[in-house]
Amino acid sequence: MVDLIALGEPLVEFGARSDTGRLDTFSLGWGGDTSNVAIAAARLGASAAYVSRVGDDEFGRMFRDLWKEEGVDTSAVEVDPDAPTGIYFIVPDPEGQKRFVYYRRGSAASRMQPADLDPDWIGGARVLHVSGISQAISEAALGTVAAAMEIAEDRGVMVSYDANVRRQLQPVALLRAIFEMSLGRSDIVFVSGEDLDALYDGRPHDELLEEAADAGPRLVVLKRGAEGSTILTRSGDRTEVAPFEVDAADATGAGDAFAAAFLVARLDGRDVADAGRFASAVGALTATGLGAVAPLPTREQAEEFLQREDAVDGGAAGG
Ligand code: KDG
Repeated sequence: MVDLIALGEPLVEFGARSDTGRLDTFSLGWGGDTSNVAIAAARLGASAAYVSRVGDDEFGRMFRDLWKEEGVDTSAVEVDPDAPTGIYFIVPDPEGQKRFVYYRRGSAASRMQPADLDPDWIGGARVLHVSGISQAISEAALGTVAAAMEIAEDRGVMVSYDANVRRQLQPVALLRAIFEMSLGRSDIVFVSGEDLDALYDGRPHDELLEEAADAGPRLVVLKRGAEGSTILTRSGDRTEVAPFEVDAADATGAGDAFAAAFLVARLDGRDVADAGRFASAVGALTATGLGAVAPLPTREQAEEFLQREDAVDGGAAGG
């Protein structure tokens, strides 16, 4: 029995290092939101598994080695001999924001099929984690996610869903319909301010958050990055989680780390506020290093960070 099964697409990451505007120096990293979640959960001590397809190529082999090193179960990662592993470039744009440029169309993961899923194995997990990216990469992947969610629901496995809206992947009307459909099929929904803006241009986040909570999930978590997070329960209880101030080097993957930590903390039986605080710490620590995977903290590192922060808070309150 595995604690967390994540399903989606891994992407080898090429982060542009040049600040000259010329794309001539890249550092290799690991991406793919759901792969990040599986690795983050494993670093935090949970047993984690990944469901996907990789190509029979160098990048696919590199990922399989990585998951093995990180202790992520790859028994449900198929090797597709006829399609490549996806990759992406992180390119700084002139406003100092980052842009993702994908080479993933027709990738191995986009060819996932519902028949790849083992219902008994998924049914034995404690949580299934999927995302809007897992759904948006292809029709086959959308169907595979739907099948996995159905298996999880039938077998009483908690379903976690991260909206992770990527407008490059599908027309916005389709992404919105997929998001709204997924709300009613998930127990925990993670969504960011950028996701809400991408789907519902200009509508107030608070209003959207309430609508999302009304649509069925037990918890909706609004990830606000360096501004903290807001958690709403189906019954309308609201928890604000304060952010931790850190020297951020690269926020890529920090939201995935946050989601993984929140899930691990909930599996440990922590209440919503405590899970939010733990997730906030893990997200902040992940933003302090480059890439989505290298800076992911272990459980000990996350707990030490929280203890140090408590000591500072306690000192400030006492003084
Ligand atoms: O959350 C980080 C991911 O966005 C990144 O790893 C790439 O999965 C990715 C995607 O499809 O955008």
